[in-house]
Amino acid sequence: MSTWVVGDIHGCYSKFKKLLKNEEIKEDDTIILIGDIIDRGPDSYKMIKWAMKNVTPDGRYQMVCGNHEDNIIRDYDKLLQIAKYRTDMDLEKTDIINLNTHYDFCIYMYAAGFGSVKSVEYIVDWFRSLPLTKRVEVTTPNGTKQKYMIAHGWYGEDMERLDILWFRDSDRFGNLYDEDYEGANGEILIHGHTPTITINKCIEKPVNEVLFRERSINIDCGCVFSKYGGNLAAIRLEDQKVIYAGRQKRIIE
Ligand SMILES: [Mn+2]
Repeated sequence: MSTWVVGDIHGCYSKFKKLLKNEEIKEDDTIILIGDIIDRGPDSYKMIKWAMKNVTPDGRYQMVCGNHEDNIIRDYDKLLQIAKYRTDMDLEKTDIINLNTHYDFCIYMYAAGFGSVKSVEYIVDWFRSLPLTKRVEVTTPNGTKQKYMIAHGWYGEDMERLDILWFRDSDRFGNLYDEDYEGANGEILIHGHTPTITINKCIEKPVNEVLFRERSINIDCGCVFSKYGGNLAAIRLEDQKVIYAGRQKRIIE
């Protein structure tokens, strides 16, 4: 029994399904999604349906919250606040576009037949139920124990929810920050959020590869940015073996 962590999917449902078919993933393995299953890609709603059916807190499929799921929660709550003070506003009759989300969630949900703000409430509530982090301990091939922290953006003991979801490992030019993860007992951080296609360019690695540092591993290989060579990756925590959804082109820009 192994544990895999999958990078940012962003509505790339078919790539995700392809990844799951990889022969390295065994039937009794656990698969944890790093968050950001929605927005940007073509199949946000398919990903939501899949996740709501398959993801449970401790089952074969698990997930931590991403900043994109959190965006929807906050956009929804903003509208709830407004509705409280506007007696003429009935969320069952309010067009979904009024959620005014940062990306394309409303558009795809509308296309899938969701007309009102209220109609997506059960999805928002499911997003709310997602944990922010997960801690996992595995046994490595040589028999030693290894602890991992799994969080969408980054993790620190004193970091707030929004920082854990949004903090990046690099600046906007793709230059890695000097500070690495500082978890106790040799714990390694597995995170996504910042596509490695932007960072690897600066450190002259194939742009679409998982980025290994001593104490942290960035598994967001930017699968929704396939135009730039992005790919969907998963890492097996026991031996840190990485698999990809598509053929991995050796790209150095
Ligand atoms: Mn993302």
